[in-house]
Amino acid sequence: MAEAPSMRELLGEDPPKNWGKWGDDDEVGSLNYLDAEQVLRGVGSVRTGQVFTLQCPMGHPHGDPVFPGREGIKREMVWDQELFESGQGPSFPGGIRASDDKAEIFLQGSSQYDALGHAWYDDTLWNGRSADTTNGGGMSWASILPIAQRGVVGRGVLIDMARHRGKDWLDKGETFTHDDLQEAAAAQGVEIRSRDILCVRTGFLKYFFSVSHDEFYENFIEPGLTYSRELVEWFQSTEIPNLVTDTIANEVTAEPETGVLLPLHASLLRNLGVSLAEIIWLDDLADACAADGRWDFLYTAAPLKIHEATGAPVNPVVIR
Ligand code: UVW
Repeated sequence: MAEAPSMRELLGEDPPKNWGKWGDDDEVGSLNYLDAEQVLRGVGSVRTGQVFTLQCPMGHPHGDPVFPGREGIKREMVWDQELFESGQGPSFPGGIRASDDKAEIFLQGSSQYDALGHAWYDDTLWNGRSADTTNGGGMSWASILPIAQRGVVGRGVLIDMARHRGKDWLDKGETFTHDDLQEAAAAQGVEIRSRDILCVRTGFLKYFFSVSHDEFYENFIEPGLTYSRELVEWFQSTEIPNLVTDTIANEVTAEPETGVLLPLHASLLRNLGVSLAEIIWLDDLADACAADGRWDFLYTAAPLKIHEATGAPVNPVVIR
């Protein structure tokens, strides 16, 4: 394959952008679409009171699904019974004892939200701020904190692309478009409406937990949405606030025609301010939706509040 074009060459000189739409100081982007009316629309899609938590457990015995180069959580006990029995534990009045532990984690190494400033090109982040704001030990612009403080609540809709294509999981590198999403939605009997939180299941996390790491990471290229200007325009005109997937990076890892890596991070996250939620466990929710044919629900999520972080773990809660 010829050398990949630059992101600017792929996306064009005048790509769709939402910069300035909510003011120059805005750090939550398209989540602004989720106003009180959208919260009530989400609440209105609750029927049976079933609750689903969508985080992939951290520290799973099979290992944690992470983007190559990252590692899953490393957790260790600080206090345990052995420590107290050896006399090295702290002594508390009344003799109470407690277990305690600590962890080293990649903040993007589990179910998580990306900060809007997490990915960029041309040295410029969301809303036109300099990429220099990522220097100095933390993100002084568009970190995860404003998204964590705001929260994400609205009508969620789940499109099960794997089920639609009759597969347990999509193949490595398998792509789909916004037209495919709408076709799958129609087959499921649901409509993707303006300002919906768009959840897309590929089955790829199920694949992770079904095979060895060697198989999963060999020729690593996730399935997912693939870039086109029309797709970006559709996200913009449909006012999608948040894309939620059961993949590590929300999109086909490399654009098939050019090899450009993660162009939807550039065009949706950086340019439109669409929040990205990754590594989200959608299988149990999908089974429930398929069982009674209802594919919409109340979606709620808030990543952890971490100052200046590039992203943060999350355990979204869905009520249907
Ligand atoms: C990268 O940063 C490579 O991806 P993600 O947004 O999936 O964490």
